[in-house]
Amino acid sequence: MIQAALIGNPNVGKTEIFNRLTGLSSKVGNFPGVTVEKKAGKLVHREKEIELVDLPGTYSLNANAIDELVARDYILQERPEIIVDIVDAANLERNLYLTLLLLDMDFSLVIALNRWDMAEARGIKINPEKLSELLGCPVVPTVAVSGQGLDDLKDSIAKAAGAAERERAKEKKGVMDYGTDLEPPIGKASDVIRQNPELVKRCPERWLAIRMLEGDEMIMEQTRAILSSPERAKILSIIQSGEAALR
Ligand SMILES: Nc1nc2c(ncn2[C@@H]2O[C@H](COP(=O)(O)OP(=O)(O)O)[C@@H](O)[C@H]2O)c(=O)[nH]1
Ligand SMILES: [Mg+2]
Repeated sequence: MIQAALIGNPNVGKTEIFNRLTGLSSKVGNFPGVTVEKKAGKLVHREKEIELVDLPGTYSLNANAIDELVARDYILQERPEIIVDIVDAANLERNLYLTLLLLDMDFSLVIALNRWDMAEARGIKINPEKLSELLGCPVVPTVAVSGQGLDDLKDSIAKAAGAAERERAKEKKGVMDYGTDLEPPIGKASDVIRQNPELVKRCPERWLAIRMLEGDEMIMEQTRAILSSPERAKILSIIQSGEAALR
């Protein structure tokens, strides 16, 4: 499932939008290690299934407060494919600070100009098309409390999800599938290799795992000094189980 996170300054309408996008599907938990509430739910739209997380309100991606730290850690560590940035249209300038920080990271960004009604009431004129052109991502005016614009927002998120799916498929392509006997040991050996930063620096983990399972003596020799003995023992036992699977 494609992962998306809702981010934005405090009080911009994130939770209101989250509830309307996920309906009754949401679950409440905590972010790991802290008592900051984590709400996750599912958005299904135009045959796309998207896992949506409501992040705590944040003005920046500095770690000034626990909420900011949680939001930042989440997007850096979980790397959701899509970030839905909820911007207060009635406070555009202040809100765009976070947006600009997000633009510097390579997420697929979708912007909701929420509280559009408040902006209109205050005579604030924003051209969403122009803003979208300038920022290079979809910009959708919304009024979370009335539901106005939320279908357009869902369309934009579903479209971004489609692009993310194609991206995932592209990454997978070119990887040879060795079948049900060999893929599990390849996966396990890759896991061991991935834990060793020195090895990861030197070569792609899957490639290395396959060489080792093939019994490439030179590779075993060259990695002797880099692998710890428990790591080496683990890999040898995985190789043996791979051989058993082949017999
Ligand atoms: N007028 C107006 N009020 C809104 C809109 N979206 C949210 N609100 C209100 O703004 C307040 C903050 O909303 P909330 O979803 O809790 O914001 P959060 O802190 O970003 O999660 C609530 O009282 C909402 O009812 C909107 O588009 N227009
Ligand atoms: Mg909230």
